[in-house]
Formats: sequence, C-alpha cells, structure tokens
Amino acid sequence: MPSLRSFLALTASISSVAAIGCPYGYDSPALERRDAAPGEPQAQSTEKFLKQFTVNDNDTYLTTDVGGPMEDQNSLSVGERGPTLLEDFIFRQKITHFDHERVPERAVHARGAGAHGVFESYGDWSNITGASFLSKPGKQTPVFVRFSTVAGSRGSADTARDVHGFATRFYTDEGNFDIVGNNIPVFFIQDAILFPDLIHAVKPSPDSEIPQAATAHDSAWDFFSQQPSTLHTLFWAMAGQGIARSYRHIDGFGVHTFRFVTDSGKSKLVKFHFKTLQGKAGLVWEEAQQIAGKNADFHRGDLFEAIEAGRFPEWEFGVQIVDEEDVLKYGFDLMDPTKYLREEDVPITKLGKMTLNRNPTNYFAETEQVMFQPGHIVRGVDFSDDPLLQGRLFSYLDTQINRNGGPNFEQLPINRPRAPIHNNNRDGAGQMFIHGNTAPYTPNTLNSGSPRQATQQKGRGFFTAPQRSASGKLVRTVAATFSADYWSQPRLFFNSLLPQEQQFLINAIRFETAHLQSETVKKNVLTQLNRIHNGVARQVAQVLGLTPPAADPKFYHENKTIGVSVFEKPLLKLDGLKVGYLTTQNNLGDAAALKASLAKDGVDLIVVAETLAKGVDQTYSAADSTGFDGVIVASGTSKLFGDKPASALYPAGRPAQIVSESYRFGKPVGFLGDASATATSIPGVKPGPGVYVQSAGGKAKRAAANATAAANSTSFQTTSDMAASFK
Ligand code: HDE
Repeated sequence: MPSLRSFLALTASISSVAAIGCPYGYDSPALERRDAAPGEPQAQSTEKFLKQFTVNDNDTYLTTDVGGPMEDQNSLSVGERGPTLLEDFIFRQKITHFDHERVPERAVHARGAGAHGVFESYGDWSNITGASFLSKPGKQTPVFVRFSTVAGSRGSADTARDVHGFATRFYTDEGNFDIVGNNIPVFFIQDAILFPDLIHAVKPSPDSEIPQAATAHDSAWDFFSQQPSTLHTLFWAMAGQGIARSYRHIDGFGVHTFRFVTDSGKSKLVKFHFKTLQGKAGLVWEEAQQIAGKNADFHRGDLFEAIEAGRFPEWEFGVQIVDEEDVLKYGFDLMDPTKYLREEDVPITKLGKMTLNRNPTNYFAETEQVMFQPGHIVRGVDFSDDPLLQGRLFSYLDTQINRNGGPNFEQLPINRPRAPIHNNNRDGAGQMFIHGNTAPYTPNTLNSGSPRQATQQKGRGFFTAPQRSASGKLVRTVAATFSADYWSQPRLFFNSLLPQEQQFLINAIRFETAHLQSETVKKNVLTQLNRIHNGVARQVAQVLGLTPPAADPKFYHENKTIGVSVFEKPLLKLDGLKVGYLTTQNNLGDAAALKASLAKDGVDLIVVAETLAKGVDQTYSAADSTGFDGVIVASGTSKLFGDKPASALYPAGRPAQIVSESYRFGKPVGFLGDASATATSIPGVKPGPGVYVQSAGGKAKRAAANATAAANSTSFQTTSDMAASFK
C-alpha cells in the first residue's frame, strides 16, 4: 500500500493552492447528536423543541385537513365517464392547498441551505456584553444557520460566482439573536436607499430575464463603475470567496459595526466574525461553471452529506473590539460598511465555537421559513449608526410580512424563540396563540398591569447603549468620511493575495467584462479599475481590446493585510473530501484497504469502474472530475487510457478526461504501480506539482524532482491562462 499522506496533503490544497507540504493531521472531536434529557442544557433541546411540530405518517390513514379518513386518488364524478362535482370537498381541498403551496422566494438570497447546531461559549464575557449566551464558559445555545448565494433565484446553481450569505440565529435564553452576515466582510453600498438599485442592476435583464445568477452583464457593471463604493466588495467576489468549494469552507462576517453593552452600561464597538475550522477553499472558475450544469446542488449536497456522515462543520465566533472614541482611528469611518478593519490593527477575540450537527427535517418548514432579521438582537447587543444597517432594520421585517402574508411568522416553529413571549400584539393571519389576557394593552389594571415593562434594571430588559446620541441638521448626502476614498481598500485586498490568486481575480473580471456590450460601460470599468491598480486595468484592457491606460496613482500603495487569501493556507481538516479511484471492475485490488485507510481521515474513496459491480461506487458513464477533490489511477489500468475505450460501457476517452480535467481544476492526481507510465500520456497533464507517481520503493512521490520548486508552486499553475503575464 503506498503512503498517500503527501498526496492527501495535496488533496487538501485542491483549492488551497500553497498547501503542498502542509502538515497532515488534525483534530476533529465530533459532537454527538442527541436529544436533551430533562434538566439538560437548553442547547440540546432544538430537536426536541421542533419535534412537537413534526408529523409522523407511519401506520396511519390518509385524512382531510380536518381529520376525516379518506381516499384521494379519484375525484367524485357523475358516472364513470362523467364530469366531476363541485361537491367534491376532497378534490377542492387538495387542489386548493397545492395552488397555494408556494410563497414568494426571498427577493435576494433565494438559493440556500440551512442546518441546526450548537454554540458553546469559551468564557464569561460579561466584561464586554450583557448577552446571556456569552455569560458562562461552556454555556450552550442552539443555533440555525442558513448559507446562500445572493443574486440567483431559488432554483439557480450553487456555484454561481457571488457573495455568499451566512445568516446565524442564536436561540438564546433571552430571545433570538440573528447575525445576518456574508462571507465577505464588506458590502457594495453605504446607504440602504441604494439597495434596490444594486439589486436591479445585478439581477437578470427585465426584458429577457437573462442571465440567471450572474453579474456578467452590462447593467451590473454599469452600476459597479458608476458607484465606486461597490469596488471593494466586487474585488472580494471576483476572488476565491466568490466561488467557494463549499459552505463549510467559508468564513462569516457581520459586516456592520455593532455594539456590545455590559450590564453596567459600558459599550464598545464590535465587528462579528465566524472563522471556519475546516479551512478556506475555493473552486476554479471553469470547474464552477461545469458544476453548475452537472450538479447544481453541489454546496447544499456537501453540507447535508457532511452532517449526515457526522462530520460536523465548525466555526469559531469572535469579535474585533474598538473603543467608541476610536470610530475614525483606522483611516476610515467604522460606520462605513464598505471598509475592512484589518486584523493586524484590531485582532479578533474568540468568544466561542459553533458546530452544525443536524440537518433540517423539512426544507420548507425550516430553511425556507426561517426569517432572519438584523433587528433580532438581545440584551447586551446594540446597533450602530451605519446607514446600511439602519435601512436593513426596516427591510427584513417588511419583506417577511410580504413572504408570509401577515405578521405572525415569528410563531412558526423555526422562528419561535425559546424564551416565553408576552406582549400585546394580537390577531393577524395565522395567529397560533390563544391569548387569555382580556386586557391586551398597557398600562392596564385589569390584568394587574401585566405583562409589565421590563427595564434595564427590572426584568433584564433591553437597553440602548447609554452614551449613544444623535443630533444634526436633516440632510440627504454622503458623509465626507465615507466618500473620501473607495479605491485604496480594494487595492489592500488585492495586494494581500497570492500572485496566482491575483491572476484568478483578474481572470474573473476579464470573463465578466468580456460579456459587456456597451463601450461606455467598458471604459468606465477600466477607469475605476485603474484607480485601484494599473496592472489589473491593463490586463483587463487587453481582453476588451481597449488601450491600456496610464497609471492613475492617487490611491496606489503597497500595504497588505493578513487572513484575506482563500488559497494561502492548507485546509485544517480533510473531512468530507472525495478521492476518485479509477480502476476496472476486475481490478479492485487495493480499493477496499485504501478506502478504509482514508475513511479514518474523513476522506471518501469513490471507486470508479465500468459497472456497479460489488465494491464499485460509480460508473465511468456517470463519474465526473467535479465529483472528486483528487484522483488516483489504480495499478494495472493503463488500457483505460488507450485510443479506444477498453469497454463499450463508457465513452471513449472518459477516464483520461476525468484525470486531465481534475488536473486542470487544480486537484492532485496520483498514479499507482504500472499506471505511473500513463501519467504523461494523458492530455494536458505535466509532471510536476500536483502529479504523484508511485516510485519503485512503493512510496507515492511527486514526479517533479525539485522539491523546493514544488513547495513554492501552486495548483493554479495548471489552469491554462494563469500565465506569467501579470504586472
Ligand atoms: Fe440582506 N436582505 N439586505 N444583506 N440579506 C435579505 O431579507 C437588504 C445586506 C443578507 O438566509 C432579504 O428575509 C437590504 C448586507 C442575508 O434568510 C431582504 C440591504 C448583508 C440574507 C434584504 C441588505 C446582507 C439577506 C431578502 C441594504 C450582509 C439572507 C429576504 C440595506 C451583512 C438571510 C429576507 C436568509 C436577505 C434586504 C444588505 C445579508 C430583501 C435592504 C449588508 C445573509 O430583506
């Protein structure tokens, strides 16, 4: 059995480019899935809480909505061939319900996937916040997280290039706290009033409804180039963050500056972070596009499968903490959501760990009906004056009333807080509570004044940070602290990427802008790019056939920041990665042993052969390079790669295609035994980084002789036009 450790280290680098030579090995203490016993911490009780609403259809008769047993396969008709009757209440109820099955999809973030989990506090953080879920070390709080893309509709492909939503609900014992964030720490606009403009520009064209889930069109880039506040987020979206390997491999950010407030009323500005403990990883664009056609559910499938397999993804939750008076200290306004606060300037204080450990039972009831709101805060958290945040505080509730047809959606099981609810809100469509209080107003004496007002001192009420104040003339304007500079931070981001990642970003912009029709838009885009970086603008100009512009250096600088690259570090865990094992059904030799050995690391070996014979997981007729994170060619399979197919059961050239595509998509490919001889005969595969052949001694080793060159190389070298043309 060859040692596959170095191959797997590279497997981890599938998307983490510089991972070659990364240390193999990691800790993954899995949390148990279980229900809470009476008296156990509340965190364990989500499953139990939702169970009371769960319907079990086992061993039952079909009934109408009002409980009468019935049959519903034939409508009631006048004679066998006669017309059906209006009287048929069974028909009417069934069809009417079906007619109303759909609710409006989310106006943005329509495509997504969710999961339940638990948050555990690392400590007692009462020195910075009164939030009860952060009050004790080891305190557990149930969570529900929904990941999403932004622009695509509900049926769009997961791997569209886009910002990714990362919305987290903490069901705390003092009510629900939502962080409705993204995988990119900044946003396109500064004022919520521009949100409809941004979304109208990025959504498909109003006449043709083309293109779906894509910004490679004129209106998007028209807006981006007219509204330079978008450029920073645009750069992040054009980099690896825009085409994530999976939801498990993204970070989350609260984006806005919020406040933490202690019980004694002291407040600090905070920025929320979720850091993936799987490591970050992105796809390459050609693969992302291919996946969109071949497996549109790539991300939701990955999340669901990982959780089903007990490979629970984890994130560390933390905050950057800034004194109130330092709001302008870092060279920009912390109320401006288009700006990034470097970790070097304010390190992240890690507050706890979040683990996703249970899939929804019903997609619609849970993932579709979960209604996150930035306005869902708990005691100990407060807003800031960020105008984007202020606008969001209005928008989410408003859109959710529209989606639900009334104001009672907070009573749906997935939205229901785990703290008791007492207020004077009454009635409305779908009211599910039976309120007994006949004095639903405040103040009252008839119900002994109850429910009473909770204040900071009494009843642990919410309170606004005491030193918050606002005054000024009424104006419609952009603050000077917001509009002074839109260009140096995208450059900071760009400077901080690996050279290959910079090329990745440029190629993304080249792809998108090459779809533009309007010469004006093309020129405007170039002007904006050139304010950020002349090298970027020149490379884009090349593709657009425009004159490469002279430098416009007002905002140029060479500063960098840490932690923004997707590809610089190896993955922290290999859990849930898939290695394709290409063989023939009569040659399963090492497959079982290899499978067992990789399983110890949470890696699945998928055995590919001609038919679904025993021991085979996939056939060549169905297998695809996009389904694997690395590929191994079994010993004794060289005939798979001949000019003619070795079997009529798959198209000619299919195995070679899987290997060469995998290689081009930056995945490691390994050849065992006499298959090593085929390594160089596969179109496009060059000996070097990412290609492993088995040596005579039986150890998997890189075909490239020069270890230093290999350690510095990247799998992006394999993607075609990542040429040396940069600069
Ligand atoms: Fe959203 N956004 N957004 N957004 N947003 C929605 O709310 C909106 C913004 C984000 O998984 C909608 O219930 C406005 C920033 C996520 O259910 C809608 C503005 C950030 C999700 C809405 C923003 C986000 C949404 C659509 C500018 C990152 C999905 C349906 C002021 C910090 C949540 C819904 C889920 C969803 C409005 C900007 C993240 C229309 C007006 C900034 C993750 O209300």
